[in-house]
Amino acid sequence: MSARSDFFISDLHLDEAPDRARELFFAFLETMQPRMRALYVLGDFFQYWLNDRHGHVDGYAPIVGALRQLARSGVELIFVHGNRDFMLGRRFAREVGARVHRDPLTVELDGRPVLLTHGDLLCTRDVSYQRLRRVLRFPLVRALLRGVPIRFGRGIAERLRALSRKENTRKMRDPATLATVPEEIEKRFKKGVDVIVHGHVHRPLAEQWKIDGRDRELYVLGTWEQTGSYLEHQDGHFELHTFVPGASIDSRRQASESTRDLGPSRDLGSGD
Ligand SMILES: [Mn+2]
Repeated sequence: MSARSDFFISDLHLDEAPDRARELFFAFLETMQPRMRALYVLGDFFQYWLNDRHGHVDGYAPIVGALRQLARSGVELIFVHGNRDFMLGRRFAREVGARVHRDPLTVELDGRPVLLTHGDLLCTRDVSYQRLRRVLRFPLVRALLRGVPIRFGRGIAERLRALSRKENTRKMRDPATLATVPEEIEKRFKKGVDVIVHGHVHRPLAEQWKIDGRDRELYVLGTWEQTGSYLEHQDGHFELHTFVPGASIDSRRQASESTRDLGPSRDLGSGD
């Protein structure tokens, strides 16, 4: 293997119970680790994360262990908060050997400014969600959540999930609330970033934009259900792929072509 790549993933929604997404993620690490320089996780890696004690429950421990091993092998590990795991904190970062950032994060890759964000901040038509988002991130609320023992926390998480299911039903009736707002994306490009990568809306997309006479790139990461979704970066070049365990490089490329054929639609659909 020659040069190493940066990888971007989001929305794995890994749960305490082993499932297909976890299986996919472990296979992904095994396949990609040899040529991985950095792994950027853009939110909702975990289905829910109440506080950093959560990393010690039996169900999550193997995942945290795999992350720690990845970091120890020399891969740079960077997390950006999603709407489900915004309580990932310093203890998790220390225990894993990762960096954890609040959403959004701007990095420079091969001299190009790249905005990394979960994506919920771009769905500004969903006014009630944006309000809830602000409340959940108040320092006092965060401090309270940090103190909750996991066994009580599960009840809280279940209630939040039920609430979110109800919310999603409401949003099905009004899909605009679940889509990113093009003006929000444009605004961020205009601030000087060349590339935006986000997840949350669960529909992979690679799109060229031209803003202020400059070529920009937008990448939307997909969710991990039957297959995985990732973006790979090397030498200033990005490519969006579908991850299929055991597939040859060629068939993986094939998969990415079909992903890209989703086309230039800006209606980014639903997700969470
Ligand atoms: Mn999300």
